[in-house]
Amino acid sequence: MSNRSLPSPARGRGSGVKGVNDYLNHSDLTMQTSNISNLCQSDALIIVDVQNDFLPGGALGVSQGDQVVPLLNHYIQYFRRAELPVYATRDWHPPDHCSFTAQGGIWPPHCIADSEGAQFPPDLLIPADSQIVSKATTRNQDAYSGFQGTRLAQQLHSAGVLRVFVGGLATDYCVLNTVKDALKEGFQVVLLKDAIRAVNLNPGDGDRAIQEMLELGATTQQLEDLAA
Ligand code: VGL
Ligand code: ZN
Repeated sequence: MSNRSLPSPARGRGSGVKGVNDYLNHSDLTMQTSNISNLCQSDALIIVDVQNDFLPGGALGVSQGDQVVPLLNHYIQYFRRAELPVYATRDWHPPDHCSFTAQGGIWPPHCIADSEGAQFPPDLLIPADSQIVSKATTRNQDAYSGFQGTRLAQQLHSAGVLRVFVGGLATDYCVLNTVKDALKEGFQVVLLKDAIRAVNLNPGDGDRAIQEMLELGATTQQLEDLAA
């Protein structure tokens, strides 16, 4: 591949180590991280819809959805240490959104803009300089893909990104559609297989979604591959 490997330890401007105030949600940053072994200059991390309403107890809680948070925190640390960009998409609906049952849609009300349910969970350590991508922000438009109706593709292209690492919620909806659009846009896609969880409205939806992403050209990694 044409991506240039970073020397190890990853170099960067300044120390590359972020202080606690550089994060939107400051919890303690005591997690251990080892050096990045296989990230490239043209890589970016995309965190898909890790929002309170998609976590257990939320309006549209994904079973075990909270389990992606500590894993994504590790991935975030790797990308920050390499000074690589982090993008976080979020569902950001009006109160009368077309996807809600009251409007004839299939979902309970969820991720209403500015509500508590639409916030990122406090323990997800999204860097303050991340690009936040809001989607499905108008009544009559739904968007499972972070690319749909947003500037995400232009942002990634103009940042020189060639390969995206994707994790978050939910495997069979927003992760699937974000990955499909990323591939269509010409990005290489690495699916973070340990940092995704599925809704599984129909049993097996999540596994079928993973299969579909692989068939379309995505590859998968998990934390232990990155932390080599
Ligand atoms: C999603 C259902 C409805 C998702 C968003 O983020 O996967 N799922 N809206
Ligand atoms: Zn939604």
